[in-house]
Amino acid sequence: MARKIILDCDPGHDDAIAMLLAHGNPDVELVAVTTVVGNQTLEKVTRNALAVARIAGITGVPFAAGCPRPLVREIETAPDIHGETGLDGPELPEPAFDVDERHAVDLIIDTVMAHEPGEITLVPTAGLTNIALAVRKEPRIAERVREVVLMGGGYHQGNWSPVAEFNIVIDPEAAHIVFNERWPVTMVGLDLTHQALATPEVTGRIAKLGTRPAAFVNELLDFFGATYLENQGFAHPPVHDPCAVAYVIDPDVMTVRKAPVDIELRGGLTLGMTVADFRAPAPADCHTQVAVDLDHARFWDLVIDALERIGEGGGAEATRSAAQDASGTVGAAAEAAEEATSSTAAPAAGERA
Ligand SMILES: [Ca+2]
Repeated sequence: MARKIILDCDPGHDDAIAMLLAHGNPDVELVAVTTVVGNQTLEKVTRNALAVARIAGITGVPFAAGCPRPLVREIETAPDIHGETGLDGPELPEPAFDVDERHAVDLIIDTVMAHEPGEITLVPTAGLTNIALAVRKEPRIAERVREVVLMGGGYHQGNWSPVAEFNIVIDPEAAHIVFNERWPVTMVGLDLTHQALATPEVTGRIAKLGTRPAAFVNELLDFFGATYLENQGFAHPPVHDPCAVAYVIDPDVMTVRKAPVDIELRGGLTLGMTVADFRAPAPADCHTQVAVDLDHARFWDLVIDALERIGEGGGAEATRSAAQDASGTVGAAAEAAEEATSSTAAPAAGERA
């Protein structure tokens, strides 16, 4: 049976690919998508999540917006990596549906409590603000959640500081809450995700699929690759967030090691560091583990297989320009407008909106 997951994200180029992987793979089922401030403002990442849903053809899954700022710290976003929109590069369609009326924290709680214990896996690929607040608001979710598989942290390296990773350091207090709950936590950190490189061989395989969602992924990787080269010195971009989804789908895609992990909240140089204790043996009650080695080929096979299954995703209507959507033309009128555009190579009146 497919594993049910809640994806808590801040799209974000790699979040978008994580969402596509979760949607396209038959062994996981997206039961909710929640957003949180991170790579960009809450408003922007929520809009991006809905746009990705349209491209992927995700329907019938509630999306909810969560926290607009971290628990304690000021907002810190990542425009140098993800651009001003949070998803710079491809042209994004207008969302096909609106967010759920509930706050993301309530959607998470409602979803976990409505399922049997052990049914829901939380997959956070962003700052941990929503998850921390959810478990504070409804502590019973800690024993009902099957496990938390998160992208964040790193036991030997950082990216936002020498030792801290972005998702953790933007809300270290939230991370502290999540890592100190008694639920099983798998930390898919930079040590692992820096192995998930989108090499030219990978983007070549994606291009061969020839679908709109596949082209969208390569447009994301073009932009992401350029910013990662400029800002972090990577020849090929590391595609972090889908690694967490991949672990839920197929634990053999990576090796893991049990180790206590805690979050540094006071260090002058080390704020937000995920401090992993590798002194063996790990205590019997250790509930945290860290991802170590990725099977690169197996990982990208999963992503490409998911894209193949998605096919054209939301279909042609998901790729029409935002301006055309905004004009409100539908059905025959939209077709007529499109025909007029293609025959005259000039924008139809409605498209200038
Ligand atoms: Ca993310």
